[in-house]
Amino acid sequence: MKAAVISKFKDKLEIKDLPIPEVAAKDVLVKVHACGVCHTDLHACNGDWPVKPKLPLVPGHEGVGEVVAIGAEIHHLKIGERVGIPWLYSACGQCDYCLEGKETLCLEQRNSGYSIDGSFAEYCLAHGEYVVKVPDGLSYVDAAPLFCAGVTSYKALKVSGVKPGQWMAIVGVGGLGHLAIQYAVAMGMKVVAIDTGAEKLALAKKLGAIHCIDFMQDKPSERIHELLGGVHGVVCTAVSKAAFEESYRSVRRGGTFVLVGLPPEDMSVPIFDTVLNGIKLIGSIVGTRKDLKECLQFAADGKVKAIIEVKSMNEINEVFADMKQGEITGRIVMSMD
Ligand code: 8ID
Ligand code: ZN
Repeated sequence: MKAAVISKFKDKLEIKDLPIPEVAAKDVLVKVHACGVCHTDLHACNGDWPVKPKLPLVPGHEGVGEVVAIGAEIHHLKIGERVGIPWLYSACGQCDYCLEGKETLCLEQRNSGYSIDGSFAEYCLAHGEYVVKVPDGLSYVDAAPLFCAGVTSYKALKVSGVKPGQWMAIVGVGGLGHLAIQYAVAMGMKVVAIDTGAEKLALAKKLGAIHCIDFMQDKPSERIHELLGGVHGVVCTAVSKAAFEESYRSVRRGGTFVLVGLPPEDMSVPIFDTVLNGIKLIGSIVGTRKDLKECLQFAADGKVKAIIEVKSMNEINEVFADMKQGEITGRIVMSMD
């Protein structure tokens, strides 16, 4: 099978011919039809984070396709069923986190396209208990970005506790951010969006943001305090320490800052202001199978739709180069068909 492989951090990916993986008892084999390209894939290929991925690696954790083989212990799926393979490849199912329905915090978790080969390939192995079905009526290409960008955005908004009618700032209108705007609007929040460039800000407006701020022209936190007296919540998806610092300063008293983006640098948090202003800081990592099911339903109901450009696997190095420059509007989805 054809797959995009990274062998050394910061090198280019190579398209290789790999053997189709063997199915063990709890696995399913998925013939991948589409896979979104997440900024996390670029972090993985650069070795940006303290926990490193396996090498060589087939990245990709927004793969969707059809089940073509099923392990002996998986009984709830059929051949031909349409499923997606999320970042959470598997968890132990037995620890306190798993038992509380917080499987994305499981210490035994494995991650598709990071600790296990992912979906930048014609076929991908998945754990039968952790794939999630794609609702009828949602195409493979439209469904793919929801398996990470969609569910991560949706979950971050859920944990923010921001209520309908309150202000939510979405910082970074990239793959995650352009979906976060749509989920926030669908959840009844009023949105202010922050990124740079006419194209991304026009998209944010079209997707329902009431105010759009160009961070190269204005200081977002000052503008947000002028306009709104601060926001009730902010979800920062930007890959930049400066964006996190600005996000922190944008929150009104008693508000919530949800940290989602994963720039390699750290930020420092002022203790005095956090205490006196009663600020809540929440880290949010992808979403559970239940979150995924909910987030896919928004799309199946026509309330959310990723803005997508379709490319082929052969173009992955150019896609990464554009992503590094912040030149992608919406999400790139690789079609394997
Ligand atoms: O579970 C999680 N927490 C999770 C899941 C998926 C992805 C976290 N992530 C992380 C990725 O690893 C990455 O670090 O979220 C980050 C964003 O992923 P993405 O949406 O896939 O990246 P993108 O499409 O490149 O969008 C990033 C946007 O940030 C903007 C860029 O212009 C781009 O549109 N941005 C930057 I860079 N600096 C900014 C700033 N100072 C900014 N926007 C506003 N202010
Ligand atoms: Zn991702």
